[in-house]
Amino acid sequence: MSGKVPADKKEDVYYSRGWIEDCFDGFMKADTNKSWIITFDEFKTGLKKKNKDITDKEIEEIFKFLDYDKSKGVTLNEWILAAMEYDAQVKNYQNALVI
Ligand SMILES: [Ca+2]
Repeated sequence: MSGKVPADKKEDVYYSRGWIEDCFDGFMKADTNKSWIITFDEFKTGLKKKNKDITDKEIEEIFKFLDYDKSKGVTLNEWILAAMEYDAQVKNYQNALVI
């Protein structure tokens, strides 16, 4: 999982080991009770800890975006898929959870 992206794979998005580890780390930090599902409360607590100015509405919007199947919980799968789709945006959310 390291090295340069081959020329014929240019159109593929490349994720480094570090990116995946950061992604996983953010998930684990948010999932405080280690249930492998981030609840809205866990997500809210994590974000508020880092960003006191964030509004409940903003948190709800981010959570809705992450909770792809609307199960009211964010799985690792959803977390990573969302991160892949909206890399910069979600990475900011995840960085906000790194304490
Ligand atoms: Ca879900």
